[in-house]
Amino acid sequence: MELLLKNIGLLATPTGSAAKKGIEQGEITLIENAMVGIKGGKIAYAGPADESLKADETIDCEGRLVTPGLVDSHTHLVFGGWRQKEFPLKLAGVSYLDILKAGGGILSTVEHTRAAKEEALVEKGKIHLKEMLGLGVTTCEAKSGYGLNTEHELKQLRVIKRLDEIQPVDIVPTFMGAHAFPKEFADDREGYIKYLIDNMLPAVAEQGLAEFCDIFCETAVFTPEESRRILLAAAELGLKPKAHADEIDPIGGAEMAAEVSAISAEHLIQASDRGIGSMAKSGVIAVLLPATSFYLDKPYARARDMINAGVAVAISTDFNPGSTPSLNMQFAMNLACLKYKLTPAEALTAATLNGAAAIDRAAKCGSIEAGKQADIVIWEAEDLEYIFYRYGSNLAHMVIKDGVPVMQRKECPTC
Ligand code: IZC
Ligand code: ZN
Repeated sequence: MELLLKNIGLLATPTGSAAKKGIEQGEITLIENAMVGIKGGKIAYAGPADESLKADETIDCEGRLVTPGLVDSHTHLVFGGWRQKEFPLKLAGVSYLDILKAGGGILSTVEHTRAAKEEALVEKGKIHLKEMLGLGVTTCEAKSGYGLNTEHELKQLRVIKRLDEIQPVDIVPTFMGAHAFPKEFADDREGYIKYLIDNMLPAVAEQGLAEFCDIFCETAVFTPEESRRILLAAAELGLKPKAHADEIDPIGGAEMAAEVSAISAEHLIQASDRGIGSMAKSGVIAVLLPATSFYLDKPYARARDMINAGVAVAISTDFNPGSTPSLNMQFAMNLACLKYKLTPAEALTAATLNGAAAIDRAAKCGSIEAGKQADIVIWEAEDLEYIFYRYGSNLAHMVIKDGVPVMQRKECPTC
């Protein structure tokens, strides 16, 4: 073995290679006084302390909590500029969709992203990923959707690919040309949808730059019918469907996601009973984004009803410059317990294995089990409850990615 983590006070991990639903979401493995052995970047042993295990290097965890690396399964990671100029409008009560309708919001980020040089977007993304990694995130998803034409959507996706290559966090790419109607097509919705299907999608698929296709199915953005059409066209080209669904208004987004067999539907603040039922039937994972509810001052999604209905729940940040200018997965995890009333065990599964399943990576990461990537967080904590109960501080003590310690708290006297 190359590396052995010993003296683990508590190893807490979901198990398996598929999303956990219903009561299984809360059934995690807890091992006191554990060890984790790593070989070739993968986990070779995870279980009770075994003094016969030998390794080239050892890390003494000094009784700390160890969990899988966090999986942030929904981010708008690559964007130009920020939107702080709209903050006073938001504080004065102007809604997210009204800011968008007036040409701001997503459209303001589109202007900044189109104007940005590819290399500048890479540099900015790198800074964000470093912060995410330090907070315990070892895999994330990243969406395009701030180009809204072929040239700039491809640019954004190339930036995502490059970022995946040059730093430790694994990034899963999603094409989201259907994020808004660009100003060139403000009066021609059908024209943009045709352009997206006939021009953008084939270019993205041909260049192999995205694994998923996402859409903003929402009032004044894409209707469920338009969403279905675009996602089915994407699926024909090999891009797996995802959907921002029922975030602000209950327009049947969850039902649409189930109909097109989307791997996941996101937000779901206003999802109806029928929508939740059809997601359960089709096995659509609910990616819930509590920090967005917090920032938009909206209700929280009905996570408990979803779990009771047999829908697997994942949680994620939704990091973006408008509705969630925060990349802090630990804060999303706090909110998942405080606002959704998930148990710490359910929330851990939501932030690891179920997040991995929502981006089709559950066979590779999301749990600490032999054969999976050695993506691990050693926490400044003795038990699982602690990391959900504390908030506002970074509680990651050390982050290990593919078997390599990549982040360590500098101020920690024992490091
Ligand atoms: O830039 O506002 N909800 N898309 C849908 C977003 C939030 C990102 C943004
Ligand atoms: Zn989003």
